[in-house]
Amino acid sequence: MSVSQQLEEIRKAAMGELDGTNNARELEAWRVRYLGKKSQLNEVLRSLSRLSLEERKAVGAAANRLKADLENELSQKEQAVRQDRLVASAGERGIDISLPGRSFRAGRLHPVTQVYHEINDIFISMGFEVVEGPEVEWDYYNFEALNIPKEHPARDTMATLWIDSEAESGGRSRLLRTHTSPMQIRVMEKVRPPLRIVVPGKVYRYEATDATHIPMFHQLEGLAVDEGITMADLKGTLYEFARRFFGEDRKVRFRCDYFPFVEPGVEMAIECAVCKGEGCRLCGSSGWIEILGAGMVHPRVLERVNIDPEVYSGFAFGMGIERIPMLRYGINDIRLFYGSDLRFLRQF
Ligand code: FA5
Repeated sequence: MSVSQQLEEIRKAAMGELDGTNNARELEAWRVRYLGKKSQLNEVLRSLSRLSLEERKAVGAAANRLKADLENELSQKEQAVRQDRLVASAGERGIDISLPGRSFRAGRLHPVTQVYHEINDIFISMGFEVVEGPEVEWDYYNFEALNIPKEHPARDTMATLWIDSEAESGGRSRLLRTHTSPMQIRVMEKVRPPLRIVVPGKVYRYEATDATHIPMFHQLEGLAVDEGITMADLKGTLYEFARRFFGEDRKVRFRCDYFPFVEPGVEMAIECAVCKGEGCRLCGSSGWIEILGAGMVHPRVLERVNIDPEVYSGFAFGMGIERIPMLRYGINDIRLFYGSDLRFLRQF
């Protein structure tokens, strides 16, 4: 029998036998028999040196082709056996592996957190530093140092959740901060101008809820103090924020407002996203939604932290964070953010 015939015989026998193998043990035996060191094929390969150059080329190529084919067939058969084994074992356990799998739900950040990060990034890019402060605050920082002494009517505009009663605390009451403005004082006590900070965080008010009010919400405080800061810097900064967040076309309105810790004080409102200024339930028919209070830091506030108001001036603003995504996406009720309705939350 010529070597080529011998190779053909090996191929036929190997393929025939491979068809009959059904498990890993039989496959291993097959591999040893047809591809192992003592296999016929290996013998042919070893005997190539005894052939003439011409024969060696032809027979060598055919033997290598056969070896590659057998290896290929073996690996396919191994896969098929593994698959059959899987199906059989799933069947034994009553699992139907032809059913489509359950899709994996990836978690994501809450829409308010997403916006919180985005707003921080805008102010960071304008040179502001992000700092955070305590949610349980002293009366002194929340009111007193901000020019809101006891009995001041401005205290009524922020219904407060107190932790200590007046009598218990001996005049040093703690409360849940009603705004992020106390951080103006905490920062200015420690850092000398020039300074530019934003303070995001939770604030609390003892208030009835409606479409734009909830008792726990987020604010972002901004404060810049330096020589020569004017109202133009405040407006420029806030316009730039509104342009970047809401786009060029959104209308922005500034109006006079009163906060005891700024002079003069303003409020900034954005054209309502739901009615585009026409007037609706969300904006109370006005076409505008107020997003922040702001103004020039009151000289008395600067004096209290030993910053000379004759040399330095500053601006401050306090923004309600939840109202910002409401205005961007046209969300008509602030309570949706905290209702834990996944159909709502998954949209962001
Ligand atoms: C203040 O809290 C001032 N600290 C803002 C400030 C800072 C003025 C620095 C001057 C200088 P006001 O109470 O208006 O102000 O609240 C600021 C923003 O918080 C409002 O414009 C509004 O967007 C949001 N806000 C107020 N109350 C609620 C509430 N109950 N639910 C959701 N957002 C609210």
